[in-house]
Amino acid sequence: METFLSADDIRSEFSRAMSTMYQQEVPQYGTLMQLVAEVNQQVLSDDPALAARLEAADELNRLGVERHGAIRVGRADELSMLRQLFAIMGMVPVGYYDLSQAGVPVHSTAFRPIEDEALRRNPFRLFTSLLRLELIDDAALREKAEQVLAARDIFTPRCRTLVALHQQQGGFTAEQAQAFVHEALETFRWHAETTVDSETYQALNRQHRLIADVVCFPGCHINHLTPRTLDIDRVQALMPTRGIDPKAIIEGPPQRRVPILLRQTSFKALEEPVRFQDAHQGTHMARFGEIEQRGVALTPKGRALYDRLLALAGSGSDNQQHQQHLAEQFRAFPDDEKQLRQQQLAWFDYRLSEQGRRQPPQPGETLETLIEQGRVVADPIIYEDFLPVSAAGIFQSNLGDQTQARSAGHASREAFEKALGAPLLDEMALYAARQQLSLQRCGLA
Ligand code: OOG
Ligand code: NI
Repeated sequence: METFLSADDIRSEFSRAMSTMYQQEVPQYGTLMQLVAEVNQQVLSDDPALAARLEAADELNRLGVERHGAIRVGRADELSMLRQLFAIMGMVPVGYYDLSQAGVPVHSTAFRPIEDEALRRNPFRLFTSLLRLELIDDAALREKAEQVLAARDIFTPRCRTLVALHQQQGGFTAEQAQAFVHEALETFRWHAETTVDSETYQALNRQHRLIADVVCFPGCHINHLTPRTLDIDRVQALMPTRGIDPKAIIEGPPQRRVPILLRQTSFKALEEPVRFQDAHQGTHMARFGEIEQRGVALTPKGRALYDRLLALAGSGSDNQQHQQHLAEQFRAFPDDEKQLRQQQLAWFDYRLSEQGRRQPPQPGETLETLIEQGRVVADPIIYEDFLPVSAAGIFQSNLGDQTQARSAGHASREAFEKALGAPLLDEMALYAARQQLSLQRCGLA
């Protein structure tokens, strides 16, 4: 019997293929990738200790691979089919993000790997949003949108066949995996040919640009990819020197000694030519490029503090000023690993050092003592998820800053899970379980 490829291998192949396709489709994204690679190289040569750490963690050779991308769909069955497609690549839905509070008529999850080893191999995630058509207040237009969506199939017939085959066999041979990646890619390809006439497009676009973006195309084009930068502030500052127009501010926490959660920024969506069914020409804005820098995952207590300080800092339109406001507010957030640990603000992965293995923890010895004695080492657990306020900022800056407030309506996790056809995993539970397991391995729990 032929052996099956691992889900990690298929995911790596898929993200690589997606990157190649997107760089061809959006050359400016290739320019951003180039800039990110240059800045990463600079940071590594300025900071040999960091280079050595990344090398030891086997991170150097994967530094250039994308960390995430994003897509948007319009129908429940599209979302549930995506769930089955991503499962083949070891990506499962984690977390629930309601963006309607921020004026974006979608709710979302992230399909991502959850095992340590899988995350190390390739952490590629897809931030996936489901349009909330019920937020179109004009009934006739809402019906029109439903009709247009009902008429499309964003998956190729062969893609559907292959997903079914995988479900039967429990895996793919190398050849099948290759065919699968090839077919799956079609779902995320850009189409300049819309599925509607110009009038319908304009009407939907007036409701919300995002509604037009989801409804008027035959597929759910990938709308950005996101590599990892080692210095987000520098890339943000350098973008204009490469002819790239960045969004106004870097989202998320300020720069810190111990990075927390996720910082991200992007360039503004490009205005691209499209054709309508009535032969009219027009333009559409949806696609952009993003960069990210991740830090330690926060506990519910740490996250509550983060959310409070972020709200206090407000949001500006000048990045330097905004970063300064953030820095001032975040003085209230401890910035060393020991305090983050002792105050239970962040999650850590504990392991025995060599000394700890020779002299294992005894009953009654406290974790802090063991760490001080160098018998236990605490490594920050990296945040693998997204941030709703940041996501809203990324969405908005790519929609031409049209901030229509939308009532939260009845956005609910339950409705999303029903559409998805499966429960969403709780990210906090995943981090907590990982920390707990590491303590158990040390004989400490
Ligand atoms: C998704 C925006 C959110 C992020 O990194 O927070 C996002 C979208 O524009 O579809 O990608
Ligand atoms: Ni993103």
